[in-house]
Amino acid sequence: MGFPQGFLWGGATAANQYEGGYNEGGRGLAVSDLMTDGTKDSPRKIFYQFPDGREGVIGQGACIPIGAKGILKEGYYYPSHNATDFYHHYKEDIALFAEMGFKVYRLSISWTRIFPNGDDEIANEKGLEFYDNVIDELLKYGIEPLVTLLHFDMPLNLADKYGGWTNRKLIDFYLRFAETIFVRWKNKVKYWVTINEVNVLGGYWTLGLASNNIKEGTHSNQGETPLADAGDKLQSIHHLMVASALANKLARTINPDFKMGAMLALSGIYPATCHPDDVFGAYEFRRKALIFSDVILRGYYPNYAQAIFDEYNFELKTEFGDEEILRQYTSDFLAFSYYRTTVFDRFSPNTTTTGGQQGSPNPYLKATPWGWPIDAKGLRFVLNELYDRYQKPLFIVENGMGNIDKVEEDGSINDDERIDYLKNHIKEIKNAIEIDHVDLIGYTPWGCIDIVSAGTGEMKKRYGFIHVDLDDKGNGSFKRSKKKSFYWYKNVIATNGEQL
Ligand code: P53
Repeated sequence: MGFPQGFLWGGATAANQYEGGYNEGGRGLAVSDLMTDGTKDSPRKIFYQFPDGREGVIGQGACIPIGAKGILKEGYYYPSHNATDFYHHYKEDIALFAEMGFKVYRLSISWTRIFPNGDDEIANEKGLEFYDNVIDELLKYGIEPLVTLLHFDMPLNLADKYGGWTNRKLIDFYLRFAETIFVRWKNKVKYWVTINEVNVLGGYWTLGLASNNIKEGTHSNQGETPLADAGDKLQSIHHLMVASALANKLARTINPDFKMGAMLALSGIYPATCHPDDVFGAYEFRRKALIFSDVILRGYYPNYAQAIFDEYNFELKTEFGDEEILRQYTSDFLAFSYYRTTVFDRFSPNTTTTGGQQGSPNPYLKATPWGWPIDAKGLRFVLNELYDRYQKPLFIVENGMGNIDKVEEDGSINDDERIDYLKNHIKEIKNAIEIDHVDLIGYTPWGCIDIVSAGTGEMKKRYGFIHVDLDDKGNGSFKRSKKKSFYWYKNVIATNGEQL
């Protein structure tokens, strides 16, 4: 049987890590443009300033203090500004994707390229034209665009002027953005993802949050203190989920054939032992992610939501109509990222994160140089878990191995470890389709061309089939070259997953 005919093989990227051209074509700043480089041991930072000139710094998952604004600081390196320069290389890059035989390419739209301040009345035509060109270039090769509206792209002005997603006004700004691009590409794009990884959003970076009442959040692992306020985060995500449902509503009036996706980070979670507190702890922990897909796909807050709210002493503020909106405009499919599995240990419960960024080590698995356990079977487990729960089509829109690549003297890159990782994961996907009969639309490995790491801001953490000559401090020629995995993946696609 194997992979179904028409299975969407491809690759995925996000604007803030790939595009660059941060101040070109009338683009405005996003909070991600304020994030410095970093490493696994020294986290990325964001500088902020109060009106009286006092400055401070936070880590990635944290909030800035109320009254401060994010700033760009002289003397620091900001990897998103050029990233790997898709802005100037899109034709060359898309030609390479086409050469590999991509059927689909997942990209995200930089919100501030279209609405530079987020609250503008009129869209920036130049920004739209850039994506017109990108989409036309994809269609020229028969590559289906899969478009993420919001991938860690928080317009700086919306963060500083409105307090980010805690403010309901953002729903309207987001819908203006959504409507503009739905209408513009209604005959060109069919697959959409409204918001990337709803469950890992937090702090100033992705939600634009400021706080003076700082408590430990559920996703602040990569940041320094002050940590994101869990209540603000849950309230913000409520607004995002209402925005996502309203975007679904809008989408269906613009083109009823649109396929609208929810998207979560769903790397799997295992209990450390068969001790009931580990088993139930892991189960409860998993629901801190699934709560969001439950709302977006089933249309209502599940019974256990109250237990999560109580844990954080949080009371959800809703408006009349929210309940109906969530219920009526659920998403058509569930897109998710899968990189690894994580271990939940009852003795150190707070080291786990719902997206699977860290957690206790797993003695049965090897890990990447960044300590992410490699677990192909875990992907089959998650595919089953999600399909059992929702009975809606799934789409793996991120997967892959962040690794250090060695460029040989003759220029070749023999990324056998990456090939092994992908091969083993695709085998398990095949099992999930063939044996378990999971309905899977497609597979887009992450960073199909090398891009900046979201977690660390490094270039040396690479995922691509295509190498880009650039280092952690932005030195390099941006030259593209094919890795060994490029030829391998090309053959996987050509044989529809039969030859791995
Ligand atoms: P990097 C952490 C955990 C799970 C998913 O991550 C995550 C993150 C962010 O660090 O995000 C997704 O680049 C995300 C991508 C990101 C990718 O995972 O830290 O959607 O933007 O690049 C991989 O290796």
